[in-house]
Amino acid sequence: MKIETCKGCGAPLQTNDQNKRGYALSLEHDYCQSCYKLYHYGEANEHFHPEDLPKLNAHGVAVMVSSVMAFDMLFEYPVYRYEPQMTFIYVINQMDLLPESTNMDKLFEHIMSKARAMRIPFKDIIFMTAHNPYDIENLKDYLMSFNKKNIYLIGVQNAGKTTLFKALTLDDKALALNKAGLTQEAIDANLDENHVLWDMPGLYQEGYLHQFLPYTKYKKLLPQETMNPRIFQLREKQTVFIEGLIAITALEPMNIVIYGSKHITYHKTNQQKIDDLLLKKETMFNTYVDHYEKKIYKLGKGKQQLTCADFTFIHFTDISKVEVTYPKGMHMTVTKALFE
Ligand SMILES: Nc1nc2c(ncn2[C@@H]2O[C@H](COP(=O)(O)OP(=O)(O)OP(=O)(O)O)[C@@H](O)[C@H]2O)c(=O)[nH]1
Ligand SMILES: [Mg+2]
Repeated sequence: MKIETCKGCGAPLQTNDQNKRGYALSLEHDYCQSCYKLYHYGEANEHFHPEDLPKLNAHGVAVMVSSVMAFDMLFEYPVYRYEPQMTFIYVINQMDLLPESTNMDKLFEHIMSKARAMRIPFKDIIFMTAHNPYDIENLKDYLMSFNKKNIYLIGVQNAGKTTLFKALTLDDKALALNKAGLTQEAIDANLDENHVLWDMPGLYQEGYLHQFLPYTKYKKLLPQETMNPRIFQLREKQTVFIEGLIAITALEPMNIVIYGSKHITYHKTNQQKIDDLLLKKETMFNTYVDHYEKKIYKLGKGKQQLTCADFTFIHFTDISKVEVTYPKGMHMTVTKALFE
């Protein structure tokens, strides 16, 4: 007997236990109850993180999907080590989030040198926007040119795997929303008579916004369209508060540029007010983080980028010393700026 699965998260449908995955009032429904609520009312349950990737066919193609917001984590999941026979393609998605002025040649060179340094066995690296039909057509032709049946979309949560799956297979029931961990079980569909495309559950990334905030809050803060740059000139001990979540304090005068969603609110203040503002964060900013940590970053020569989880990129132009206060455990990295 064929097991019916939810067309949103992929979990097998069941009518017995409301507290378990895949619960629906009827096995005839397209979605389980939690995907139905998410889709129609934007309400999300606490999410569950699949621990392991479902088994892959070693003769398949692994399409490693990454968002531009996770550039710092590109190549970090070494699927190639335990499936060395597979063909690896890297798709860098959500390119539309970067400013139009981004120098693509420089970006490509940066990524290629990282791939070489890490000895990544890749066949191709593709920059694209899943919402762009032209990019989808090209990707589809390219994937169908492989003489391998199984093609897997793999990557961290919210990278855009289901968005690609929907567009490539013309499946309008699959759910692609910025709720992290939406796809729970592998979902497959034919690309053509010789190829099967697999949308895999996202790999869990520690320290991203979904770990600190409820879905109703973080969905507004994740960038959806080209990120707005906000320029701040800071005097010594001046602070910019980003949405009551991250405080950047200049330890010497500096200019910084913050890239993120247009829904982010900024608040300029002074270093000595940070602790007081964190106590009032719920009334002032409507955020609910309990514990914060502080770190001093000394940024070197050339334009440097502080990546704050999947939330913002902060660019520093000069050699700078800053104190950053952020939710305890948030993923923060410093790299060379990815664009000018
Ligand atoms: N701006 C932009 N947003 C995108 C693009 N691709 C996907 N998104 C958005 O990113 C969010 C996550 O997309 P999904 O396709 O659900 O991500 P996923 O990788 O399947 O996530 P999980 O199922 O949680 O692993 C959605 O809000 C999409 O609309 C893109 O190319 N550009
Ligand atoms: Mg998905």
